[in-house]
Amino acid sequence: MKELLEKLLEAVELGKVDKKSPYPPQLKDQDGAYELAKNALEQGCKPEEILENALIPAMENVGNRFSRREIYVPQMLMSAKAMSGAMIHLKPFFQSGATKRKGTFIIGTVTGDLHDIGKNLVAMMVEGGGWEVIDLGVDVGSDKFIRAIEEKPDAVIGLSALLTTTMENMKKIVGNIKAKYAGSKILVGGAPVTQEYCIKIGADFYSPDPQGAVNYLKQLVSLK
Ligand code: B1M
Repeated sequence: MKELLEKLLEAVELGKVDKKSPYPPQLKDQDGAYELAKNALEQGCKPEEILENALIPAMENVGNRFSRREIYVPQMLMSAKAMSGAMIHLKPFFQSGATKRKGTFIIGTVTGDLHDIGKNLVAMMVEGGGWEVIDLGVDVGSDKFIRAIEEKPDAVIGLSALLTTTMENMKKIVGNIKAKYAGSKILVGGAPVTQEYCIKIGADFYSPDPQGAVNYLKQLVSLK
């Protein structure tokens, strides 16, 4: 089983989605994350073991390599796609409640902003970190965030903004969420956002990249 999970970890890290996927060339015609996760379950491995011992460490390696600029957006997207291939088999266990997630993360790109590539990467990496992710999409205002928090009051919130004009809307959204849910934790990110801006608008954490977001969530779980 250890060998199978190591192969799955490698498949996700290198972005091998399934057997027919031509990428990466060195794994041509070999099983991808889709087949390896299915095999692991069929051989009796628990979904949480697959997540903890293969998918999460693989996505953590990917996130760290991306932060160190050793790999780029396309490689990260392939890894996220491979992880999704494995998750096809694991999701039913999480959805039925048979296997627990670490928590819920609600993410959206703020009002007026339609950029979603970075936000999607953060969502995929957080999901790879073992969290349930509720992705509200783009152009998301306070009301939509608050409605989602009402359904999941313990969720951590993530706001993304790519425009210097729309990052101003982050301030309003953080203020409105905190006015209703003072104890909520809000993480902000996106190209124009900085640590100083995060402090100025009263958000709880700033991350320049997806792995920083994953690490912050991990830290919150360890404090519980
Ligand atoms: Co837009 N755009 N765009 N655009 N666009 C930028 C952002 C811009 C810098 C281009 C430029 O002028 N050089 C500029 C902003 C200038 C500014 O505000 N200072 C700009 C502009 C002006 C515009 C329009 C206004 C153009 C126009 O219509 N006149 C318009 C606005 C539309 C709107 O939102 N209302 C617009 C439209 C578009 C497209 C629709 C064409 C398209 C978006 C497609 C899509 O997202 N589905 C687009 C694109 C692709 C870009 C660029 C080229 C690429 C953005 C991107 O996806 N980067 C961008 C220029 C550039 O960056 N070179 C540009 C890759 C992505 C992985 O990075 O999103 O930064 P990023 O995410 C990173 C981190 O920031 C972080 O993690 C990610 C991975 O490291 N991160 C988080 C992001 N969110 C996070 C959240 C977190 C934590 C980390 O926690 C919650």
